[in-house]
Amino acid sequence: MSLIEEIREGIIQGQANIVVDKVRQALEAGESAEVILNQGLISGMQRVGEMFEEGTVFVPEMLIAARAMDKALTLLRPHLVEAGVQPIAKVAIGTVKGDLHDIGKKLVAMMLEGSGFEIMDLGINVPPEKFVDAVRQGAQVVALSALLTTTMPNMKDVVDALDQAGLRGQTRVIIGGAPVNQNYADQIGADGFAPDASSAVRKVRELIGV
Ligand code: B1M
Repeated sequence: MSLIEEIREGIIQGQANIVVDKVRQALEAGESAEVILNQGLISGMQRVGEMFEEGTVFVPEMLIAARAMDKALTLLRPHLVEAGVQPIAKVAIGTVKGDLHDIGKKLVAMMLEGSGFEIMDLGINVPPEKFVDAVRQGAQVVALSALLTTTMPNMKDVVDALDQAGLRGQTRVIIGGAPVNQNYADQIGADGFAPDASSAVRKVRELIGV
């Protein structure tokens, strides 16, 4: 197995230390950061997403793989910047106001980052104005997470705030989280809904046409 294949397999198995070690070895051997990212890390993460959809891995495995990816990206990030690898687009992601649930949002952010997007993670309990600011700073996609039936209406406040700021036309809004669905996305005027992290990546790609 080549080092790149070992990195891909390490992501699938969620072996953070092994992945980091193999990424370091690949860099030392002169492999390009872009090849390590695309053929190793992203390819592995895409496979994890497929396995999740097939029902052969579950949320804990996905989180472990996402953590391995996160650690490897920390090591790889300066090399990617140096190599001038351009992100596909900037995504501002956050859990909406009043909601402190972090794990699903983080997972979506990691999957998006692992797929080549630049992430502005605004955190949890994020008021609408912060999303508006993020769009002013260049975010092309706003990704909203809510886990509570009591906080899902706050997603509409973000859509409305973007509208009022005159920014709705230049951004795409995607929503997700256990209590929301496509109907709700349509109802509040969001551009899309995704039920899980891997379909969120597919949906964002679809929304911006890449
Ligand atoms: Co809370 N909680 N919680 N909680 N909590 C739920 C959501 C709940 C369903 C539990 C229950 O009653 N069965 C319930 C909500 C009921 C409802 O509204 N219908 C609930 C409640 C009531 C509460 C409190 C009100 C409890 C209280 O204090 N009385 C309180 C609210 C605090 C607040 O937010 N203001 C609260 C607090 C907490 C903790 C802080 C203790 C903790 C969060 C810790 C943290 O995040 N750091 C917590 C937890 C852990 C949960 C459960 C058990 C697990 C959530 C989780 O992380 N799941 C949850 C019950 C459950 O889901 N089984 C529950 C794993 C995660 C990977 O999945 O977040 O669904 P999830 O994300 C998925 C998808 O939804 C989707 O992709 C992810 C990956 O597949 N997704 C997106 C999410 N965001 C997306 C965005 C996208 C696309 C897809 O595009 C932008």
